Amino acid sequence: MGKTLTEKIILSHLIDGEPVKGSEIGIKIDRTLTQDATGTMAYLQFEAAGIPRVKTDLSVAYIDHNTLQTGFENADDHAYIRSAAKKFGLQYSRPGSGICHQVNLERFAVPGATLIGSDSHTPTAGGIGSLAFGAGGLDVAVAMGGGAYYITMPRVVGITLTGKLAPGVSAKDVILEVLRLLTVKGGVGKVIEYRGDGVSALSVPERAVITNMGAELGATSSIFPSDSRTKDFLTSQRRERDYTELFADTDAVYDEEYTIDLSRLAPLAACPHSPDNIKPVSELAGKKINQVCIGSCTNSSYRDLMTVAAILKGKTVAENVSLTVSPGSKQVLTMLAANGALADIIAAGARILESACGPCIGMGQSPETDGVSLRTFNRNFEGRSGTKSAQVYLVSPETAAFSAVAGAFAVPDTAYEIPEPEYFDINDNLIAAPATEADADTVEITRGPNIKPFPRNNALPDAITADVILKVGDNITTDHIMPAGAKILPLRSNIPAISEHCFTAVDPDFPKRAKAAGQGFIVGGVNYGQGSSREHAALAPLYLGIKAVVVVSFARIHKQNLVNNGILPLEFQNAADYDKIAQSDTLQLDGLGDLTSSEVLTLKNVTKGETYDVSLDVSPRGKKILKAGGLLNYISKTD
Ligand code: MIC
Ligand code: SF4
Repeated sequence: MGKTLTEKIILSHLIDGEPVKGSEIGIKIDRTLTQDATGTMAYLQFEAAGIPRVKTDLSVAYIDHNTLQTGFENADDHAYIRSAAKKFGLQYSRPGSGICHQVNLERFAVPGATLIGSDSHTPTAGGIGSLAFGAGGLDVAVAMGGGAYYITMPRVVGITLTGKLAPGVSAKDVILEVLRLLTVKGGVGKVIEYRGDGVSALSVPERAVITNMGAELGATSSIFPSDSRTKDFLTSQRRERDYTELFADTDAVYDEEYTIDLSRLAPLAACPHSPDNIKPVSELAGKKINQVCIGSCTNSSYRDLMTVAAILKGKTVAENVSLTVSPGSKQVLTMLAANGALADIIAAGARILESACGPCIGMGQSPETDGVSLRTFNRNFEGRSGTKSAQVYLVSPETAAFSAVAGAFAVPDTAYEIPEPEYFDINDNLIAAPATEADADTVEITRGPNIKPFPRNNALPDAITADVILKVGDNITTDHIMPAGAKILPLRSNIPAISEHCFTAVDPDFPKRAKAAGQGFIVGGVNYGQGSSREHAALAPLYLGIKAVVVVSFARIHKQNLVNNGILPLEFQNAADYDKIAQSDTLQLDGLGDLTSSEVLTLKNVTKGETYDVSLDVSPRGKKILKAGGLLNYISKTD
């Protein structure tokens, strides 16, 4: 039987477990990346694991999230990460170099390699044929130390692309169509593999738009084959030596299959407040808008911004609209500056931001009250923009630019041929090399006063009796659990301080209540923890005394982060039991000492006198981690 591309890469990296769908496997990780908002924690954890030097083929530390330095905190994090990278053997992508996923695609990513990154959009590299995963900082720390990365052997979804996109329609519309088809939980436990004749109509940066937003499907990863277009891209980045051809076998068997005829797609928008709330832009046409933000790791490539420049050339942004443009990398910005496209964008009235995440993570540019904001980004969760009442729509660069000029939603219908450059402008001067192994001892780690130790859990007790500190509904995002934005992100290295903001978007009193209770449970609905890989969504609840999270279902990365930090992730066997528990009910779990053999636990509701079956759907290794009180305790025990 033929193999999918995903299976081929997994099999060539398998170091633990049997490749049977649904069971846990450990794979060798060739490369890692971190960004600054999760990086400090990852390097603190790496330090705590006591490993002197990274053991991967390549590890890169990027600075791209916390670049709005309103106090010393973010700059201190940068200094810490810079010194850790130097000492431990990582490349350091300095602020100004660009957004991690864009720079990785341009300068580092290779077909067939495995990559994990402490950022949920790491699968962007699937656009070039890497098998890449978003992960918590601890998993990245372990992989940097040469340890395996553990995932559930995924199911593979084959999406066959046929035809060619119509004028005004672009890669963003393809992934919005996939989101419409599969929803924000449709990718859980799956890798989305693209194939078919339509693939060759898409360049690597266009493919990367699609793999980037596989994160919004909850997918484990997304991947394209590596073909002549991949070779062209690598050659134009002067990296032809990194090319290998990679395809699924023609008789590969997929667990689910879909076909999308690219020629039938129209411009789409993800409406507030979920990336799968899809409507055709034509249905929104004429609706007044207040803000347009172009950029992010989804849509800030040379191709995207050249298209935007072509649309804006000679026009003026509507008076009621504030337009921001953040180029994805120094490479993109330099090329736009050199060929005059940047001047066209500026002349039209765009506000140029640095090459960083910026407004995507609420680092400035929050919309006005009730503002309608069109963004080329990947997430439109309520409040993520920094304005709770804002209505954020996710659109393509074409729709964004057309609408910015019109002052209202407008359907792009013109084709702009943007030739791929024969050679990109290559200048890696903002990628700093590490110290040699011989010199590493002389490098001092710089630790500013905001960098506090992270909390460590204790071994799991035999029983837990505690109150439900918070009950929440379906699709709770990590932005609900641990909000980001310009005010809170500077506290990423200070868990006691950031914990004061945990869940405050949902319930401002949560941190106070949790601390007063000393220990507690959280109860939630479907797809709990969707969105980012931020470990802080587990570390802050841990610090506040949360012992177990009982939900209808979890998003993959967050569930792993809970396990890694020794918090029990439990799922109702009968979803209807969710309704029977009220906030502040007292719950009790017994028999935790016998965790290795138990799949299903009995959760007692002491207040109501009821019991519910809850499953602990984690691998035997996951159970050992939980018993030890987290991954770091587990590793130090097994060492
Ligand atoms: C995001 O897009 O939500 C982030 C900010 O990039 C996160 C990482 C973080 O919270 O630092 C992600 O996607 O994992
Ligand atoms: Fe940065 Fe936004 Fe991409 Fe996250 S989704 S890495 S915040 S640009």
